[in-house]
Amino acid sequence: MNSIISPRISRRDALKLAGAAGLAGTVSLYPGRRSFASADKELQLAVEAKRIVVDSVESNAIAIGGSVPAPTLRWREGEEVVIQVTNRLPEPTSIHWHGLLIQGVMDGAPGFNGYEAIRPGETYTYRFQLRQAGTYWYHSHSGLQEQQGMYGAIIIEPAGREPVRYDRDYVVVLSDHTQENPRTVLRNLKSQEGYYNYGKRTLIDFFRQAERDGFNAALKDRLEWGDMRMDPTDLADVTGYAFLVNGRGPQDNWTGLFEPGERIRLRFINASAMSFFDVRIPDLPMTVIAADGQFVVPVQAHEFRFGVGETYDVIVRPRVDRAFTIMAEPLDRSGYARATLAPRPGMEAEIPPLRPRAILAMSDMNHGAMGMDHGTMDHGASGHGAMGHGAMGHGTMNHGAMGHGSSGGGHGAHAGHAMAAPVPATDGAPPVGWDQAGTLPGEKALSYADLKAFARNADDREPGQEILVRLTGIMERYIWTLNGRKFEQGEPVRVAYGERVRIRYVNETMMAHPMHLHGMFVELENGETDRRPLKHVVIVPPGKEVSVLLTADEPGDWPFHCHLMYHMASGMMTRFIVERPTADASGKGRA
Ligand SMILES: [Cu+2]
Repeated sequence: MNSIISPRISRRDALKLAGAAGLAGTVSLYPGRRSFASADKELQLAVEAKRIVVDSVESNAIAIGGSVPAPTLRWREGEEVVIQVTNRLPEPTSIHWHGLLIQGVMDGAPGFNGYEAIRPGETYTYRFQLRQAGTYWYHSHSGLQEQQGMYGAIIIEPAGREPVRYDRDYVVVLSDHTQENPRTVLRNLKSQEGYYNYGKRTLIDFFRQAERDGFNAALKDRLEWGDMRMDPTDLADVTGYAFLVNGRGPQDNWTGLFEPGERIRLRFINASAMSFFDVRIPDLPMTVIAADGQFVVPVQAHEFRFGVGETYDVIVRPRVDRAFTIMAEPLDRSGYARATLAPRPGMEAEIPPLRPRAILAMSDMNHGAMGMDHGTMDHGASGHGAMGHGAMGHGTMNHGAMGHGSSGGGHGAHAGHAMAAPVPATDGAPPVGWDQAGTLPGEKALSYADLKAFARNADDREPGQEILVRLTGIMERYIWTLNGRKFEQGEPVRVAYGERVRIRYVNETMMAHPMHLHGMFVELENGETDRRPLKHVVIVPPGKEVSVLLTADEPGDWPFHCHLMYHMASGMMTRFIVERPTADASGKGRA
């Protein structure tokens, strides 16, 4: 599989390929619209209201640069870019360059690093040098504008040789679109628990569970859920979305062309406001080559789950003259995003039926802070006998928390990965457990444990301190918090320049939260010793713990938040301050 990373490809070939692929990608993504050719070092982008049409239904949106998604920006590592953003909205706006290592004031988050929102009628000039390569994206960091269409892809080609061989290059921007005004959505969420949760378990579900697990077990499960005031189908808190690929609905069917035998690089970006997706291309295995813009040791997978803000680059190589469906199911299975890879325009492949929505189990709540008596829970009947709640230490890192249903992947070093076997959806019964996608038998779902950085980690110091970040909230009132505090009330996190720290996330809620730190990459502690994958967003599943390491080498006061837009808007955010280096700072942290 390493043939994909070829050290022998010449720089000229790589440039030629990248150039040709880039042109093809841009043209097919935005036909008839202004497209940005390779290496646009200076550009103007207007932010303005726009009517868009999704699957023949018209609705309001906000466009950057005239389109939804915004134009794909294709740059080259090392160059300086200048972007003039003009606000033609009647309200303030901003653009944040998600995943870019950047001077704080250019990061584009209002209220942080001295940056202020762009007022109506004003133009703000961003200017920064590109210090990295890979797949990233940009989006509004103001209000709820991101939900209305303010997002687009960024591709930064490496300054040196492109280590990956491919013939075509497409961005696949996934998003969730609502006809409603996002402010109405937020108001509804705050006014009524579960307003959008169409997927509540029904009596029929109960009897099905009773049949499988026995009446008492089913009842006990229900009672415990009741006690916890949580809904076992809290996989998504907003439903009624249309799910888009590159701005196209399932009927509009965005299509990327290929010739059989070609290698296609797909740059998946989760630019949705609220949706996790399970992504697969039936009959076409993927080789994952990058996560959050950073190369990983290539790993094969049939599907992957990604949270809001995350990106995955994959290579696929369709060898036959037929179409393939790119299928992206949101966790609540309330719809799907769909696109097509085809040898000729107009071809399409079968759309697989939606797999059942998983139901959350008590196994998703294995954290001691909840005060549950896990030892007496009997999940044997539901196929979770191997969970061993008792064995999961809460004081220590729980790598098992990160399995995305890829059990049997041979991660023997981490006992936690021997979590439940995938529950195949053969009998129509829903899979049990947040991390279960309903992966087909014999297929492999990517897990965080599979990610191994392509390059060795730069900093091998042990962390000098641990920062505990509890993910907390009161679902009934739609208040989401960090360490029990809303953004305005919380204390900032403060670290010294150059300090090495561990951030330990403990999710005390029943929802997964994609946690995003601006300005720096974190190293995900997934069991790798010196090749921990670099991430800008890390999913923390319900009731689980996840930890990351950080070298705090970018001074500033950075946003640190859950990337679910309505969670951030309702308070799940704090300020992460990396103090400016002083004259005597060695850059190696506190003594
Ligand atoms: Cu962000």
